[in-house]
Order: sequence, then structure tokens, then C-alpha cells
Amino acid sequence: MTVQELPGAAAYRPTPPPAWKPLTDPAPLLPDPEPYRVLGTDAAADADPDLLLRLYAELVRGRRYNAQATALTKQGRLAVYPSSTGQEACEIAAALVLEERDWLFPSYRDTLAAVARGLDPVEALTLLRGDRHTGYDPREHRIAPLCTPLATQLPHAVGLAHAARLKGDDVVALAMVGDGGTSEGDFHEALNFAAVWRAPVVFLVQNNGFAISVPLAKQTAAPSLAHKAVGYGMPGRLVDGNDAAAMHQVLGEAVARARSGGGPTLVEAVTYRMDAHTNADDATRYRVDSEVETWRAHDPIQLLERELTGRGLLGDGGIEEAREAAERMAAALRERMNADPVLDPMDLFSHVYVEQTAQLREQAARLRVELEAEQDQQDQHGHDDVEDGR
Ligand SMILES: Cc1ncc(C[n+]2csc(CCOP(=O)(O)OP(=O)(O)O)c2C)c(N)n1
Ligand SMILES: [Mg+2]
Repeated sequence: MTVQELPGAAAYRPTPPPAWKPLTDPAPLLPDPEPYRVLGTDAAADADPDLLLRLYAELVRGRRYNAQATALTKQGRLAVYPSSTGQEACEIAAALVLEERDWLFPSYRDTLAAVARGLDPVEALTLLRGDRHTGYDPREHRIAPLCTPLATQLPHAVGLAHAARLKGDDVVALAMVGDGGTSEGDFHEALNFAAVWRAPVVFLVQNNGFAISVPLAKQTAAPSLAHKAVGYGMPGRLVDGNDAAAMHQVLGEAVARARSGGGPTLVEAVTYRMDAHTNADDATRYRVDSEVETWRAHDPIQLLERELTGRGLLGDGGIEEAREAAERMAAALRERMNADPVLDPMDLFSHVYVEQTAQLREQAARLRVELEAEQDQQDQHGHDDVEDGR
């Protein structure tokens, strides 16, 4: 090293800042260079056949659910539906790795994860139907509301997990977010707090290539989204998000790590949104068909089906059985969604605050008066007159 001689001063000898050392060794936190895969590799031999068959049935059911919900938007039965077609392996694995006592924090795209966790398929759509509030009791199912503001579910998950740890409860929180959501301040704050507190949280980023029309390359300059974990001091794992067995294994390991006090993990699932952002979006305006076709050849159901049939674990009968079960679910969903729900307008004021504010009480009283007046008019003139405004 060159030593700079300053005239009239002692020689300046550069040394490192005193007592500096890395807080954490970054090497073990780094993600694999390529997304981890199981299906079609040697690792598949270790996968539990019963688990693979369960994943298969759920994937087929999930795809049918997405198709049915999308059809319901066209029939005016559902206001909006963000389909997770192509992402079913992420959705199903996220649900299956959790114990009943754990918590799931989904985004608006994660209806399938909620349903695979046991939520009633119709209740899961209540919010997207525009009916009221969340539509289900988050505490009963340990599923936070499907979250529309990007990434706000992440600090919630960290808070819940940290509180559970302080209380000595054996609870893990798994929070789901999209690639676009990783640009939000809440993502940063959640990951930072989680790592500092060693909170029992798993962050699952579904990198489906787009934030509405914005491709990942315009979203981040990071080597991968999984690399972001290193900056917070937690491990980042990169997984093939269309490989249900790999997703189940990696998420399962992250949950086990969190449960045993090892702290949080960031999992990036590399996948693709096969449908448009929602039924209200036209994806042909910002992406080419050939890209979609490339991903169709890496379809999560086909990947698993190939593995299962290749190993003699699934035949035509089993495939048909899974399809028929999915059809039965779709038929029941259609039938129930076609029935108009009975709504009480006063319900607008429930579940907003534990103690209602004076302003809300006043608004509720005004609405009650209006509803009573409407009812009186109906009683006097008959239902149709009021409906027609006569
Ligand atoms: C805080 C906030 N900003 C903007 C939006 C509008 N918005 C809704 S979805 C979306 C794209 C999100 O993309 P991504 O996180 O990749 O999730 P994906 O839809 O692909 O599952 C945006 C910008 C929002 N819902 N919340
Ligand atoms: Mg996305």
C-alpha cells in the first residue's frame, strides 16, 4: 500500500475502520444460482408419492377454480378476479406447508392458497364479489384478509409472528407477495424487522413476470428478488415456482426453520402469470404470445403429471378422477355464486371499529332512518312501485 507523506505531518497510514467485521457471513444467505427443481431430477425419487398425488389433485382443482371464477366475472356474478392460472404450484404449496395453528397472509391473487387451506370456496370470493368486508373471519381460519394494497400484509405478518414468539406460541406466519410488491416500502420494513427480531415468518414472492403491465426488468436491477434477502441478513431461496414438489420442499424447510427459532426466509418462486392481470386487463397490449407459449410448455400441472405417470403413480383413471372432482367443485361454486346474497346495508358499519366513532354512529342512524322510510313506502305501495321509483 502506498503511504502518503504529508509535509510537516506524521506519515498517514491507512487502516480499516476500528473494530469492523461483517455482522453476518453473507455466503450462506445467498440463493442458488438457478431456481431449485425437483420434478424431472434425481431429487424426485425422494419425494413422497402420497404428497405428489395430493399436490396433483389440488393443482387440478385450483386450475378449475380459476377458470370458474373468471367465468363468473363474465356473467356479472363477480366484480373482479385476479387469476393465478400458471401459479397453482405456489398457491397450493403455500397452503399445505402450514399447520392449522399457523397464519397465512395472502394478497388479492392468492384465493387458491386460502381455499387449499380450507376456506369455503364461496366465502373466499366474497370480497371480490364486492359484497362486504373480507367475507370470512380471519381469526377462525387463520387467514388474514386477501390484501389489495400492495405489501401491507407483510408487516402485519411480521407483527403477528413476533407477538406469537414473545408469547411463546408455536405459530409461523407465511406471507405472500408479488414481484411488484417487492418495490414497496412495506416490503423493506417487513423484511428488516423480521430479520432483526428473528421473527418466525416466511416471505413468499411469486415472481410471475409482471406487475400489471410492468415487466420485472423495469421493476428491479437486483440479480434476483431472492438476492434481496442478503441485505436484510436472512437466507434467500430461488425456486422453480411451477414445480410443486420443489415449492413444497423449499417452503416446508423455511417453515421448519422459522418454527425452530432460526428466523425468517425469503423465497422467490419463479413462475408466470398465464392470464391477464385480472379480467379487466388486456395482456396482449404489453406481451407477445410466444412468451406465453414458452411458459405453457413449463406448465405446473403437466410437470407433475409427467413425473407421476412416468413413475407409474398415476394413470388415466387417476387423471379422470382428479378432473371429475374439480368439475364437481366448479358446479357447486357456480350454483352457490348464482344465488343472490341477502345483504343488510347496516352491515356496512360492522367490523370497522371495536368502538364506533361518533361520526359513524351518526351516519348509521341516518341510514337507518332512510331504510325505515323506504320500508314504510314499500309496505304502503307495494314492492314494485318503490323499485321502479314510481
Ligand atoms: C400500494 C398499492 N399501489 C398500487 C396498487 C395498484 N396495483 C394493483 S396490483 C398492482 C401490480 C402488482 O404486481 P405484483 O406485486 O407483481 O403482483 P401480481 O399482480 O403480479 O400478483 C398494482 C400496481 C395497489 N393495489 N396498492
Ligand atoms: Mg407480479
